[in-house]
Amino acid sequence: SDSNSATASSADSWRKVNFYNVYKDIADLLEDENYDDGSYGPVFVRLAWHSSGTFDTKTKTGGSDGATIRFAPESGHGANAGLDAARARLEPLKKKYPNISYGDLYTLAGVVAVQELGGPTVRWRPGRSDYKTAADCTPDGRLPDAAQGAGHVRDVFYRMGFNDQEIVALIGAHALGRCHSTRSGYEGPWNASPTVFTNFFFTELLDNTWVPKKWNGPFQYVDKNSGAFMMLPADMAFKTDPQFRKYVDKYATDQDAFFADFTKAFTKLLELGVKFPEDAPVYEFKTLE
Ligand code: ZEM
Repeated sequence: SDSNSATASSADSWRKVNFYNVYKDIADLLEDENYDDGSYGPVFVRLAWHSSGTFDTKTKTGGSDGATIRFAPESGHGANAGLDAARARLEPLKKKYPNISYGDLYTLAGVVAVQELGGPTVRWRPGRSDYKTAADCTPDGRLPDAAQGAGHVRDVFYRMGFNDQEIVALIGAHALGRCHSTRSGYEGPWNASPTVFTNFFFTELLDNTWVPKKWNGPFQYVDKNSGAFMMLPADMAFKTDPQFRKYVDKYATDQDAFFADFTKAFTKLLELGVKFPEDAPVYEFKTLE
């Protein structure tokens, strides 16, 4: 892809970047009335997550540092279908700020999206660099398979180093965006406000009766009342698994608790496997007006 041709940033070139300006420029890229529900925010969050969620605690491979998601074969892994749209949207900023690394750019885009769509402030550090190549791509299958249940979800997130509470907090990001039949094969948004960061993933999961969708596509659920909203089989595990359900109940009734736990878990996700310089500053960006 194009992304490979831009100047690679070296280990400490991030020191030359004004990240307040990058934050503002990413925020300016969010809105587009012709894209999906009017915002690139959700797909930026997904890009940040898929850049990071390949991390393996045992081998210390994967994660956002080095941004192998931009290289084939990882860019072409089934789980990453559609993320080329997010990377292409951000590419002009790599040209404008050649000293930002792709790993910093993709993770910061997720931070900006969460904040600007109404979510919590997310602590974020720069310092990832572009030192990896296509040879460092992670094997296919490290990201969760939506068709599976609680056991698989735990295997995948425990491999990254998360516990049950953190896993439930993270899945709350499914308040944002939608499934695309052209990408994952699944179809529809999880709720009526897919461009606002809320605790609605949890409230919708509990408040609706979910029935199998009648169609030729992959097995998924729709809400019985309107048929407008969806749940993946993996999402449904958060309702049926008692250990997950405990936290779903909590976050559905306590949005502040969800925001507080989400932001911690999201920062942890974006930092998996990254060796930050000791003096890398921690940013807490102010959400724009
Ligand atoms: Zn998602 N996710 N995800 N996720 N995700 C999709 C979309 C989005 C799973 C999954 O299979 C899918 C987390 C965890 C898990 C977002 C954020 C986060 C889609 C639809 C699928 C199939 C893709 C498409 O068709 O475009 C599974 C099985 C997960 C764990 C069990 C975590 C953790 C996330 C962030 C913290 C977001 C924001 C979207 C919406 C993307 C968009 O383009 O609208």
